[in-house]
Amino acid sequence: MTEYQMLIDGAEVNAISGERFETENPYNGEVWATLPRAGVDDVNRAVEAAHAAFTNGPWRTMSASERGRLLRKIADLLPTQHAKLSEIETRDNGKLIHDTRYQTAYVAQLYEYFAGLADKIEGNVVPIDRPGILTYTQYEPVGVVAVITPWNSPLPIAAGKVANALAAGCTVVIKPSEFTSASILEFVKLFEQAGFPPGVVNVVTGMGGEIGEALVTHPKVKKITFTGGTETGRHINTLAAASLKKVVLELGGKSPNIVFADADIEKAVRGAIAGIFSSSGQTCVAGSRLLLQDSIHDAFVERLLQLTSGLKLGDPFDPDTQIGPITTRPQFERVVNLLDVARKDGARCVLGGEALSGPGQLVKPTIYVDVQSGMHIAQQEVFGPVLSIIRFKDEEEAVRLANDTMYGLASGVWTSDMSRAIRMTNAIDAGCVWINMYRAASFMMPFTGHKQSGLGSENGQRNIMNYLEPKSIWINYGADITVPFLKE
Ligand code: TXE
Repeated sequence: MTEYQMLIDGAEVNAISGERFETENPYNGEVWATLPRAGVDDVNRAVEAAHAAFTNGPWRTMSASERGRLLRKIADLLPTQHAKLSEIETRDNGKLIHDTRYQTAYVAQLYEYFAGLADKIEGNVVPIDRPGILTYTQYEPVGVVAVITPWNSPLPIAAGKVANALAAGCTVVIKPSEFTSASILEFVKLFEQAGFPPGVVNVVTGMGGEIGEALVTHPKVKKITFTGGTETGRHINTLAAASLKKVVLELGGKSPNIVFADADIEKAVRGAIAGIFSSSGQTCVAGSRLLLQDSIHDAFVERLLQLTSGLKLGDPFDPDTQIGPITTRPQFERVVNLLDVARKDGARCVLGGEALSGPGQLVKPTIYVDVQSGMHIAQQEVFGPVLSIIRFKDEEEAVRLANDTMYGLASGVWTSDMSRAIRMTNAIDAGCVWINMYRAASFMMPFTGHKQSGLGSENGQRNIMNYLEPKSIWINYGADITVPFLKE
């Protein structure tokens, strides 16, 4: 049994109360580690440490290049922990081992990218029309950033937020999901090895409702960056509004993957499979609504079934496994319940439709056909390996169906007609459109949710501005001070 500690002010600590909670392997239900169950006092301690590191520590006076060098050290050190971190993530989250190896390597590349941005934060001289006055802007870090992350891809999601905030010169308090906190606690040990000043990076572990709210409402937290469910995101936004905190929210999705009759069908079938069944459907960008044009519908479904009916469910450490477990017990129950709802709503199931009996939180890859856009299964984010197939007759109907959801995170379009592809990129109301591909991501590309899928954006070069505030400087080097109403 591994016993983890939190990181506060450069020290590995337990909760002040001494309380701990357990974390399970979702495949075999084994409790394999315990973690500190932080309370409000621990949150206060972490935020005070982050605030002190921001206001008077060496971090504040460090040059931007030095900050970048420290971030690059994280990228350099990460390979030494690559195998360990990937294994922890697979044990705690249930993601396939080849996925967690890929994601851990991605985190190193991400740190390298943001390291390079640290010394490229520039203000500008503004030529206002007043002789004798020099006017310019400088950009300053906002302060302490609260980083609240979900359980589905713990390391990469936290990395995108933390690396960006640190490159800008902020300090952070991370609150990972209570279901998957272990990899973050292991990962942040690298900050000490790299030589980051104490308090720049802090982690508190515990329950969302208990410590998440204390973090969000803490007066010394200036910005919140959150990934998780839409309901929690809305709640956090309401709490944050009371003290005018800046908020970035990456929320849920119900993304359409649209295949026109003129598409390369073999590629599109593979794109549909990767879109919904990777990580057992537990990705915010999952292509959970497959829109098929009438004339190819039957052949497409037949090929899809050929390739998916033999998918192997099981142990995520086994290299032959293709579908791993659902990460959390509540999520597993939610997925099973939504399968029930789909059945009652009359969705026609052609694959799966149930959990695998026995332990392991495994849900069979599931495909529904003849789904109507108004059905629950076509509107609610399932966050599991469940695909709803909806037919369309022409481009106009495809656009209408694609946008017929409260979400707007991602989308895919498969067509060989480039004019149509461009029309579709303009017509779909989502933060991302993939043409003839699905589910690609890069820290160099902005990631944004439209409608109820989010607020603000992450990743990409310009995103660093989200962690900075402009300051306008006015310097009089020769202008008279005139006071029009003063009679001398
Ligand atoms: O997420 P929550 P849950 C979707 C998915 C899933 C649903 C709920 O559909 O079924 O959201 O998942 C912290 N104040 N996604 O319940 O609750 C919590 O501790 C502050 C989509 O696991 O949103 C965790 O660290 N923080 C998603 C984080 O918020 C609070 C990924 C996310 O938890 C809090 C995961 C509070 N009151 C689920 N309550 C995506 N977009 O990728 C909870 N938290």
